[in-house]
Amino acid sequence: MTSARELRIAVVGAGASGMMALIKLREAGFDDVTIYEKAETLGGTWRDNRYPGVTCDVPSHGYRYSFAPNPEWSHVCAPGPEILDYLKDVAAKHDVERSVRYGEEVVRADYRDGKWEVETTSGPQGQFDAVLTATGVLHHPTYPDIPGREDFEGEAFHTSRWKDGLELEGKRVGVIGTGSTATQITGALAGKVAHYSLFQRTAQWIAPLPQGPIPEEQKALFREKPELLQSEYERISHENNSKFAAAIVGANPRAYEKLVEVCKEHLETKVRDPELRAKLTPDYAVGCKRLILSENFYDAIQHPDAELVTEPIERIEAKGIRTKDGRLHELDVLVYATGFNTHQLMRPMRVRGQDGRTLDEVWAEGNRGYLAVTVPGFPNWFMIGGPNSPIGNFSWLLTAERQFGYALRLIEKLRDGNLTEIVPKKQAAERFNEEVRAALPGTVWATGCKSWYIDKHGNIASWPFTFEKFEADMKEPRWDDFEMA
Ligand code: N01
Repeated sequence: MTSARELRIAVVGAGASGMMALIKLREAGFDDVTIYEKAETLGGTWRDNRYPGVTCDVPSHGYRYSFAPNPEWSHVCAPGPEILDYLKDVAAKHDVERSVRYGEEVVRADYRDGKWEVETTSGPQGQFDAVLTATGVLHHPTYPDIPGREDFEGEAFHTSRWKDGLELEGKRVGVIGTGSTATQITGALAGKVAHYSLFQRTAQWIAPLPQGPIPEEQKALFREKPELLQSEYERISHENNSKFAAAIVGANPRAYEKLVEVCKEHLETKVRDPELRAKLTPDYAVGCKRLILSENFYDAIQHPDAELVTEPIERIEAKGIRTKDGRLHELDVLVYATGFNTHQLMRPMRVRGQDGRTLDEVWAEGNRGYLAVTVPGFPNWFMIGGPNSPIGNFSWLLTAERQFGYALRLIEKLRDGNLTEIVPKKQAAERFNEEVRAALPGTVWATGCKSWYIDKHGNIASWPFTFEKFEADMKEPRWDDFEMA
């Protein structure tokens, strides 16, 4: 009998998923693991998104690592900086940073005979037995294709590139976009700056979500009785997974009807002016775009110093934004809350697989893999948040832990079985993608709207099944679906 071999593993990205992967790989006995991180600090999305009002938009007690319950969350939806502190705290407890190489963007990975040759911006890093990407989904900023962007004389930036220390009091601030990010910024800034203009191209459905502080007695109780904290986690997860997530994929019509009712009622009770209400009423199904959760947006946009601009934008000029009706909206600060290219995933990294083809070539018509974690032709390559990963379905940390758990079983097989490579069969991926194609028309994402779930080919990038199916699929690989050598 041969003994298990040592594996050298590269993890790409030191965000919430990459950190978790490192911690759990070490726990499983893998000591030679390096995280390559292009930035200078950890935290991924919570490091990059520092705009006013940034908070988690799922209740915080449902957003935590399973191995690091947190009784200290200050609010029902914790502010971004607090989540970043939580990640830093977990990283410190697990001595994560000794394995992170900061300022190293992975630019190339080539597969040859059971090894990945990895190169970063500072040069070749040698050979690895496995690569695990944890590059996130929402991190390539999209800027609007509006003429005159370079003419603007004030400060202008994307929400994920917020200018730290910028004083906004007394300024006229304009925000383009009405997604979750712009909604949170509106709640934080409307009424606090000299004038606030929100440029809306498409109205959004918004469900109310209480965001208030968690009382000290509650925290003390959670501290004393971890089982209460756990049952709060389970309650939130159950609400989300069996109601919201099931509703949007067509598996719980009653919960969907309720969701529609809640959103409509929220709009009707909060916005009494029929003209404004009409402007804020979407013309597509609830949940088709990623549902927004906010308890303060409607109040904020009705502040006397706030304005919802629905006239289309003509161009950006030196002094502000000119709308098609000829009006110039004068601004000191212009914020692009225009979202992300969510289909780029780990690229522009160039990844060349088994038969010499690159991921760019294989994904030319859209990203496709097997169960969102592996891709045929790319052995020993594992993804957290790969094609058709649940995005916006379940808590991201829960999704990431489950996908990692699945990848770990494959990595352990490589080690314990003394294998050189493990790769999903083409037929298995085809079967999965066929199931995805068959399920998508039953989801609300396919009911006719433009959203970041849909790529330029019209493919919908999310997981169109229930949480139960996700749990079952991630529990244990179907070994017959893999080629092993
Ligand atoms: O981006 P978005 P986001 N002219 O893509 C508009 C997560 N998130 O950063 O709908 C005018 O949703 C565009 O308009 P339209 C969450 O999953 C999580 O807000 O295309 N407008 C849209 O209104 C979320 O879904 C948290 O017509 C233009 C907006 O820009 C995801 O991130 C917090 C335009 C983009 O909205 C992305 O949210 C915040 C143009 N040329 C975000 N181009 C949490 O708390 C684009 N738009 C976890």
